[in-house]
Amino acid sequence: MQKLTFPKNFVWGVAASAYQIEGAWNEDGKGQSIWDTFSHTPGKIANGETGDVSIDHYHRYKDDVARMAELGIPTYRFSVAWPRILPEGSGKVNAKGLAFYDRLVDTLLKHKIEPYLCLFHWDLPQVLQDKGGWPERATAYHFAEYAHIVTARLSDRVGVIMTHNEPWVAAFVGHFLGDHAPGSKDLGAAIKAQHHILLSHGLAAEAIRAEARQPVKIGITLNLNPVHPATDSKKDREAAQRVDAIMNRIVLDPLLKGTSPIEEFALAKLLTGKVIQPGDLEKIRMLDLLGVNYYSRAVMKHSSKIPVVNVEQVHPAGNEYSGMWEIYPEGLHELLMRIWKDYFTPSPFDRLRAAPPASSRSTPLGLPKGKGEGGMPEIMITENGVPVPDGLDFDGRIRDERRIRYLQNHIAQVHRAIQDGVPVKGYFHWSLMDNFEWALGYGQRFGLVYVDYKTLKRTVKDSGRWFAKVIAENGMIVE
Ligand code: GCO
Repeated sequence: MQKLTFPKNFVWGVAASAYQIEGAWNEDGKGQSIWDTFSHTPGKIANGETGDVSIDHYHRYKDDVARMAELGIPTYRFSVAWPRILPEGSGKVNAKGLAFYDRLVDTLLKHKIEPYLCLFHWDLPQVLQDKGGWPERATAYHFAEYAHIVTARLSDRVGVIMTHNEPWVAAFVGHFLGDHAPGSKDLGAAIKAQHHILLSHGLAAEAIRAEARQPVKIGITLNLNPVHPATDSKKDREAAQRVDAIMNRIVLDPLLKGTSPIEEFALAKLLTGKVIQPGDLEKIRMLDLLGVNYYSRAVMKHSSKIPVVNVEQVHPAGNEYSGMWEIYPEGLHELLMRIWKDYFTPSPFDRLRAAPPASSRSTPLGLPKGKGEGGMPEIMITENGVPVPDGLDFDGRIRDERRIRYLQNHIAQVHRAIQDGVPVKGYFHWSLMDNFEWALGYGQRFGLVYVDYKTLKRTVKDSGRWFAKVIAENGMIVE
């Protein structure tokens, strides 16, 4: 038996997002989002489900926050629905939309829960989609306008503003794989969307800095995976490298190095022309808090299954799987060590190389600049969780031992990474409550709190009480 204790002031929290929990899809002046459009399109979402009502957090937020407080959860990462604030995507502000987030933040603070606000969790205003969406550069500037409005209203009480959640998913799952809104299958559009979303992060950072009514930590959350070749063959190793470039490096390099693998792909230039314009990469490289969303690893082989990229994900037999992915806890340690080594640790070459002009967004050694240790961005796990089928037992309890085991094993890997020198500052569980899992509808449950989708009754699961104990003790006992 061993007690794993986390550093003092380690941030424990839970995460959720507007479209997945709020409902009230067309209430109080909210405009339509691309996810309203997508979920209303037959065949896009399992069982024809939508986020129209979801778990009705828009009306039940007071109880949901009170339940968080009962569990002793000190931090809540939520997202703001852009179309609630700007129903047309820009221009006229919807006062009732802003008022909802005012109330939510005040309720969190009343319960001594710190708000971590995320500006964009995929629900782009449909009006902007109709004007080209993220493949259109102008959308990045509308995002900065939106960031300015939210910062002006809430930054007196909100000290952490994340610009985006998983820009890679919004860009590639939404515009190349087509499984998410807006549902296109166009690699050029996906690459343009990826760059413009990152550019919008930089533009929004400037807007937040200019408008913030207190010192605000500016962050972004990225879905990142260790990528392993299916075999040791040259073709599979090259396939894994391609996926690492187009899934991990395509977001990490611009944010932390000021470069982009897009410039390495001749094809990208062919497909997108000069999508990266002079000064863009300098604007993007602005970060105080790197949020890492980890769920599993990716095992890839060379294949023509996904055209152009010529890769295919494989699922090794004999391992443990959840409802959506392989369960691979050691991948979280591997990922954190890689990020620290490749992006936060000056290589001998960096030290030898004459220090580049220390731009306003980097440290003398050209390392990323932020408000964390050594003037670099802080690192937190901003999402980690597992979809397992939960149900009420005869006595009304939800004995979700698999989720508790998943949490134990992954939190232990965070502790291991900290012991190995990576200053991870926080861990957020995905998610507080069962909710709408995008194209999979309500079929995958991630919550620490069970939701009966007929009655919307909430019931704390065993994992919720287990996580509450980890928070209270700032650590856990492991075998
Ligand atoms: C994501 C999103 C969440 C998902 C969760 C489970 O990471 O994909 O941030 O909205 O629901 O990760 O897939």
